[in-house]
Parts: sequence; structure tokens; C-alpha cells
Amino acid sequence: MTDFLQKFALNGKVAWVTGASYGLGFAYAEAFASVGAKIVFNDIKQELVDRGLEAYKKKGIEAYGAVCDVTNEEQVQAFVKDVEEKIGTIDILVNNAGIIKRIPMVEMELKDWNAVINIDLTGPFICSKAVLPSMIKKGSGKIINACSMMSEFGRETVSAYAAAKGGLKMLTRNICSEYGQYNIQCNAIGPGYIATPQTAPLRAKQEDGSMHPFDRFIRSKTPAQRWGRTEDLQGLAVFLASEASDFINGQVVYIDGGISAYIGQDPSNLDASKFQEEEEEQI
Ligand code: NAP
Ligand code: GCO
Repeated sequence: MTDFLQKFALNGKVAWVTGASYGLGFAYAEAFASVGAKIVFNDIKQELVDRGLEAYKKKGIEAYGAVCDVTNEEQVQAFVKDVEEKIGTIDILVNNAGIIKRIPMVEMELKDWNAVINIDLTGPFICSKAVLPSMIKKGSGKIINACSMMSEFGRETVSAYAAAKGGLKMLTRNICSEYGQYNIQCNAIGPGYIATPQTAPLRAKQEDGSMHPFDRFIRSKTPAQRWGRTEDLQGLAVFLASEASDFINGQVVYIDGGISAYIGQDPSNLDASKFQEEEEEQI
């Protein structure tokens, strides 16, 4: 690798991706490992951690995985202590774990609102707070948050998710403001609509075999006229985790096939016959 490309390498770095048994988190971790990072991940169920370990092993990646709920500060602090003792200081944290509940706001129960806010916004606070002291001591660190189109736009039924992802954009800016002086960069990835288990309900074929209306809608709003694939986001994740982005801080980088730049076209104009079934990993 030429000297310049070394800037994108993560040799010897410890990368913790939360909720990375599958989906986008798994894709980020796979990319980090391919450029030299040691992978650490957590999930809320042992069964998923085991499945994740199996999946990493199949890719030739020796990951460290453990059960840890990002909303439980005691579990997170213990997880970080364990990793620091067994593997070393966490150099890169990706606050990837997240859920969504698609319920009209007036029908949303408080417990559902709280669940989304706790995982998608408080979780990144808890995990970032746990890794920052060692990053400060080391004099370097990277925190990457999982923002979203909903960090900028609203839509029906996702009030809690949009509030959390909007808040996460500002938490990103605040970590940058407070810890940039210690050579710690906190940025966010803002994916568009990506084919993962989280968006599977929005792409499911209708009973008559026709396209899901939301599938047609998103393609009409995306210049690329396709859903993103997890591999589309791997390059940006490596860039934001590497020294190549050391002077970028507090930014949300949108990677959305052009959605945020395009007013969209009439969904009925789309020729559905040319769309392949979106490939997505099965968990
Ligand atoms: P996903 O397929 O639903 O995966 C989310 C992961 O987070 C799962 O492994 C899940 O584990 C884990 N998780 C949930 N709650 C957790 C908790 N309390 N503690 C630890 N892990 C937890 O989601 P995805 O599509 O890969 O998205 C990953 C992130 O990117 C999310 O933050 C999402 O909001 C964001 N994002 C996704 C898209 C998209 O189009 N897919 C676009 C923009 C942003 P369980 O299976 O046990 O719940
Ligand atoms: C939804 C989707 C989106 C995506 C993503 C878009 O219901 O609108 O789930 O929220 O997950 O966040 O960037």
C-alpha cells in the first residue's frame, strides 16, 4: 500500500461497532477488519452475538463479541473495561445500534417513544461517554454516529426515530465541540434508504406480487433509482474511522444515492420491470 493509502489503514486499531451482528454494523466492521482493525461488537441477545461471531469467522475475521445493551450504562461500562483489559483502548466507536417504530404519533405509546429515544440517542451518549476518557488519555479517537435521512427530514409514523436521529446530529456536533481539542473526531454517517432487515417491511412485495408502494416511492425519490446496499457505505465508514479524516469534525456525511438533493419524480413514471429484487442479508 503506498504511503498515501496508509492514511486509510486501521492497522492495530480497536474498533467497537455497536449492534453489529448483522446489517450496517456488520458491514462497517467487515470493512474495518479488511484494513487492519481489531473488531469488537455487542448485541442484546447471546444468540445474535453467537450468530455474529459465526458470520465474522466465515469472513476470516476474529471478532470479540459480547452481550451488552447500549441503554444500560452499567453493562456498557463493564463491556468497555473488559475490552480495554483484554484487547486494548478502543480507538474507534461506531454508535450503530438502533431501532425504529413506525407508529402514527397520536397512537404511539410512551413506552415505544422511550424505547426508540433510549436506544437511538441515549445509547450513543452512554457508549461515547464510556470510551472518551481512554481516548483523551491516548490523545486520539474516532466516534462515528448513525444518523439518517430523518436527521434532516420528517415523515409520517417515525416521530420518535426522527427526534432521536435529529438529536444524534446535535450530539455529534457537541462531542466534536467538547473533545476536538484532544484530537478526537466525532462525525456521523447519514445513510439514505438501505436494504437491511430494518427496512425490509418497506420493500416487502404486496400480496399480488406488486412492488410495495414505499419501495416505488423511495426509488422515485432517489436519482440512483435503487435502495442502497450495505457495501455502499463501507468506504465512507473506513474514511471517517481513519487518519485521512482527522480534520473533519462534527459533520454528518450523507450517503443516500442523491435523495437529499432531488425533488423526486412521479412514482407512476417508474418502469418497475427493470428493478431487481433488492438483495439483503438474511439474519
Ligand atoms: P438493523 O438491521 O435493525 O440492525 C440494528 C442492530 O442494532 C441489530 O443488530 C440490533 O440487535 C441492534 N440493537 C438494537 N437495539 C440494541 C441495544 N439496545 N443494544 C445493542 N444492540 C442493539 O438496522 P440497520 O438497518 O443495520 O441500521 C443500523 C443503524 O443505521 C441504525 O442506527 C439505523 O437507525 C441506522 N440507519 C439505517 C438505515 C437503513 O436504511 N437501513 C438508514 C439510515 C440509518 P437486535 O436484532 O437484537 O435488535
Ligand atoms: C423509514 C426508514 C428510514 C431509514 C433511514 C433513512 O421508515 O423511513 O426506516 O428511517 O431507516 O433512517 O435514512
